[in-house]
Parts: sequence; C-alpha cells; structure tokens
Amino acid sequence: MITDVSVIVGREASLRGRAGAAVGSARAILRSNAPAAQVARFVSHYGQMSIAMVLGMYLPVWGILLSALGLSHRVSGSPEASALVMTAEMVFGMAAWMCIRRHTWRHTVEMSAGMSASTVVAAAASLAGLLPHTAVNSGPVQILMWGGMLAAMLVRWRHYTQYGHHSHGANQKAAA
Ligand SMILES: [Cu+2]
Repeated sequence: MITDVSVIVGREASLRGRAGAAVGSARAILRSNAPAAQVARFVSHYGQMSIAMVLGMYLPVWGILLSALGLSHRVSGSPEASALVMTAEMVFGMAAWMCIRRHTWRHTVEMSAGMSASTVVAAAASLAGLLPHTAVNSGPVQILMWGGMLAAMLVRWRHYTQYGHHSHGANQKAAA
C-alpha cells in the first residue's frame, strides 16, 4: 500500500515537473527571437496600441476641455473637426502608452503619423471640397488608419519584434 501511494506521489511530481518544463520552455521561446515569438511580440504591441487608442478616445477630459474652451458646438458641427479631435485623442492614448513602455520618440512619432495621416489628408481634401463631408468618418478612412499604424510597425519590424528591442531604453542602448 505504501508503495502505491509513493507511486501516485511520484507520478504527480513528474506531471508537475513536466508542466513546469512546458511553462519554462514557453517562456524561453517568448524571450527568444524565434519566429513565433517575434510575431507574438508584434501582435501584442499592435493590440496594446489599439487598446490605448480606444482608451484615449474615451477619456472624459476631452469633452470637458472642449466645452471649457467653448469649442464643443464648433467641433460637433463639423465632421472634419470631430474626426481630427478623435484622432488627436487616439494619438494621445497611443503615444502615452508608448512613452510608458519607453519606446523612442522616433518610433512614437512614426506610429502617430502613420495612424493619423489618412484622417488628416481626408479632412484637408474634404475642407478643400475635393471629398464629400462624410468621407472623413467613412469606413475606408478608418481602415486606412489601422493600416497606416500597421505600416509604421512593419517598417520597423525589428524594433517591434526583437527581444529587448521592444521597450526599455537601457536594453536598446546596450544592444546598440
Ligand atoms: Cu506603438
């Protein structure tokens, strides 16, 4: 009987050992520059950016700020102005999160530019009478916004995928 118990305990321990090893190797893969880890890091940054953008958009300060400046009516009355304000809110959220994650200013500015380019161009074209007023809030412009952000990241694939390159200015300096 005693040996039976010890066999069960032994099995449990080996199962636990195996689970621990699996977690350990998963961690090792994530800390490596294996293709899967690079893609995971890339997707993770894109996801973080999207969340930060949406959070930036819903921060209650903007509405308060606009009404304090007496601009609420003007902004809500103009599709171009509201689209630009919305883009600015999203850029704020995204840039703030990239600052916290200690990305360089160059990468933060590139991502902000990639993200807002389509809206800025559409707003300018719409104000110039080249596009209808609804264009600035249309689906294609929004798709271009997400695509522009993706393009800014793809251009800097190494920065967003290499372990130790992703964040932490110190690591980056050490690697350089
Ligand atoms: Cu980013």
